Amino acid sequence: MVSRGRTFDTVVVANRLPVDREVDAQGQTHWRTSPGGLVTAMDSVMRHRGGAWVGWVGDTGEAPEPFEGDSGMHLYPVALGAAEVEEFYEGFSNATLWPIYHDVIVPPTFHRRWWATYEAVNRRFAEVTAGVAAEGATVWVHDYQLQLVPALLRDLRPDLRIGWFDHIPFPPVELFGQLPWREELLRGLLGADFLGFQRTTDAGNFIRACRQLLGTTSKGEVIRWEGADDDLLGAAPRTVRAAAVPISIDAADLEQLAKTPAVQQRAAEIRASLGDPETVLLGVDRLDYTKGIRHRLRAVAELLDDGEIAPPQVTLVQVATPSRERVAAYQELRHQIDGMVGRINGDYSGIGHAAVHYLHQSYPREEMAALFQAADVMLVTPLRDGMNLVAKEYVACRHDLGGALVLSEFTGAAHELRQAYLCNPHDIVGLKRRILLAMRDDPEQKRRRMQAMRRRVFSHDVEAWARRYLDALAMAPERPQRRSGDGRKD
Ligand code: GDG
Repeated sequence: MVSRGRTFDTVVVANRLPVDREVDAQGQTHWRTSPGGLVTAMDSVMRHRGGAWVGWVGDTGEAPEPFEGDSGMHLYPVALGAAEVEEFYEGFSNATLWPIYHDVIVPPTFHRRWWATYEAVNRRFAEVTAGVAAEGATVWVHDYQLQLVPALLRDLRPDLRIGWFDHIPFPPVELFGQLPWREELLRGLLGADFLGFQRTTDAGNFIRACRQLLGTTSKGEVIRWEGADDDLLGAAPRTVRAAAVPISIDAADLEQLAKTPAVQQRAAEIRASLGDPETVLLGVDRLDYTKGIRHRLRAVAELLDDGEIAPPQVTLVQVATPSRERVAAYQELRHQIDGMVGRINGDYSGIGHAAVHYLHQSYPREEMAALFQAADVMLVTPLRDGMNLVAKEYVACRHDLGGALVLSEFTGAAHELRQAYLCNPHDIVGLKRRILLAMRDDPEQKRRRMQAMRRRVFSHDVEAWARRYLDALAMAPERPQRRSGDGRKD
């Protein structure tokens, strides 16, 4: 069942590989680094460490043979068929779990078939991983798409040290409890030695869910689970630690990029092509209902209505990277945002000066750095977000101490970037006030805020995060006991 080829001491397991497949006009396959929070973070971490990365290539073609990526990682593709993409990825991951884990901003959909496919795909990830992990290796599993992998992998390979990191929030038990498969998900996670979360609240929510739904006991961050006869790992007691290890970015690398003459020149060009406004407002998000783009547009529309801002002096650039385009809630969101932007521009734009520049596209990193440099006020207004790397990236790019960050309280980042202009995006009046303050505040005050946030982002960068995570995993309480008589299943 498990192939025995080359094996690695460190294995990352994530839904996606850090690359997208592109086939050119000559039929040649190329691999391009794919955008997204997890990839951005892990790519820079693993570049220094080497090892293997197990994940899906992002399309339904046949999985290619393992190959070496740009960053020197060995990539092990997992194949998904069209029905699996629909049921595991678009369905259970993004239409069941994603809304439940983000405060039920849209209603979750429950389908037993999606769950069965989620289980089957998690099993496939566990099997591929079992085949590439060396004896006693460290395996770092990522995110909500793979919550069953820790227990499935533990069953195949009890010698491994297994960690899981939750990039998104972990919901309060009142919401998590809606899931018909809640116990199975918790048991899947309890197969790990260490579970990392973005905030203490997320770790606490997980510990409470285990207590209430599985009857575990806990002391601080350490959960004790007596097991159950019908559990994958049997009724053997085990201990698992769950704690906050907030993710970050490669701040120095991004700052260096932002300082290059090409990026600085591009930032100036962007401002010039916007008509040299006094204030450039910027939003950069995956087009997702969690990101609060509608609330942000509503606040900007009202500020235009109120006569507080007007183009060409003030303009909003909104980059909304295409995301999950086959999921109904995302299609509906796109429709709503298209309509809102159209209405705002119809009412307030003039020839050659738009109120909102709306870009439903994906850009290279250099262009993102230039946009961050060009923006006077960065608007990060999610209704719920595990961390939000964009907020940290903006801060890292502002080596000139310019700019101002408006940041939602409902992001993980708000727990670290306390000197941002914090806002509640549901409170449109309050949000408008925060935007105006961020625009008009005393420049010295703004510089001080930026400086304090930069200290935080540079001292707690992605390398520090990875070290903290891997240390916590290495020191996790104790290895699970295995049922006696079970051999290794490979
Ligand atoms: C999840 C959690 C958590 C976006 N558009 C382009 C582009 N990006 C990059 C950004 C940033 C990343 O993608 C997005 O990360 P976020 O953290 O803002 O959001 P999610 O994708 O929802 O990430 C989130 C994260 O995981 C990590 O744990 O922070 O809470 O939801 O790096 O810059 N990059 C490029 N072109 C684009 O068009 N090059």
